[in-house]
Amino acid sequence: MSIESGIVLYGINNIFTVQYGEKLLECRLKGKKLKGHEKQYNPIAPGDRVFFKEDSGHAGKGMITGREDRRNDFSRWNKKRNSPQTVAANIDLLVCLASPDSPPFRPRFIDRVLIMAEDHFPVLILVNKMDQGMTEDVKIRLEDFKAMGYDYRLCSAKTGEGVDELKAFLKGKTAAFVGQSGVGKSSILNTLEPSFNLRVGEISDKYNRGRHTTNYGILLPWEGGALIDTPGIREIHLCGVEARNLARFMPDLVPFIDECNLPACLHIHEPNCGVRDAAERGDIHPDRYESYLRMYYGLLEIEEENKYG
Ligand SMILES: Nc1nc2c(ncn2[C@@H]2O[C@H](COP(=O)(O)OP(=O)(O)OP(=O)(O)O)[C@@H](O)[C@H]2O)c(=O)[nH]1
Ligand SMILES: [Mg+2]
Ligand SMILES: [Zn+2]
Repeated sequence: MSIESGIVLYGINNIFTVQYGEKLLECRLKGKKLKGHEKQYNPIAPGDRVFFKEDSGHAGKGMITGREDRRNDFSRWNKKRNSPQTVAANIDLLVCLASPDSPPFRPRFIDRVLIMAEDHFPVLILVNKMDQGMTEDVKIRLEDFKAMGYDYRLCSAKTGEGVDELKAFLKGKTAAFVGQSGVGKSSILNTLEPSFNLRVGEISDKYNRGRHTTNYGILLPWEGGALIDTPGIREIHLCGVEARNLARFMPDLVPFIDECNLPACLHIHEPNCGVRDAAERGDIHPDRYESYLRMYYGLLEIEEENKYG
């Protein structure tokens, strides 16, 4: 039987729904592992192109036999499993969705998303729930991101503000939506395309955050491209970046690296560090430098664990 290739829409309990032409097939992955990708938490994610064999006796069922090389992927480190976890594969754009107040705006979360995207694909910072207003502080942080070269847009799934422009911008692209639980990823996707009919959850009054309503990633073909809804992420641990190279992934730090005295400067305690000096002068936002330190130590911890453990 010939081996075909299709696109993975979603996977639940090791059963993947694969689109092949107009057909949808339910494909299993033998032993949950894929040859050559054994070290990954999930070797197959929405957006992957996979080879499969259709079961001869069962129409609509099949077995995944391999994965095409990825153009790119958005992944994060799964601390519990000590392995990288892929959220979406083969994307043109990552939409980092945020809300101004409920849940609170968290620039350090965005910092981490930007690192994982740097050099791979563009990111759009999309602030939803504009009907709830926006503080001056959030505006300033968004302008800071813009000055670093990252675009942002504003919208509201509730009032429809910004949605037509967003539609025009996303048309034809494959865009994955990521963000904390409750920022409105599924809501804004439903507004873009009501037939998606994605499940939406309430914000917890007590914790001012979402309730992790979406529990698996799904690729939704749309307007000649695709939109990918993903489960809310509480915290992003980085992967695929070496701690000692981290500063090179932050465009606002890059210009000052050359001013460091030591060629292998880590921008922490070293004397005559261009990056730290710039942060002290205010040429780098103090919060971005703080973010750098946290991410650096986070990466170092994972590197140490994997060296000895
Ligand atoms: N006021 C207001 N509420 C919104 C808006 N968009 C979404 N919400 C509300 O925010 C809550 C969470 O929305 P979801 O779409 O479930 O959020 P999510 O990001 O998909 O959350 P997870 O699936 O848990 O990651 C729901 O109560 C929505 O009605 C908006 O533009 N304005
Ligand atoms: Mg959701
Ligand atoms: Zn330095």
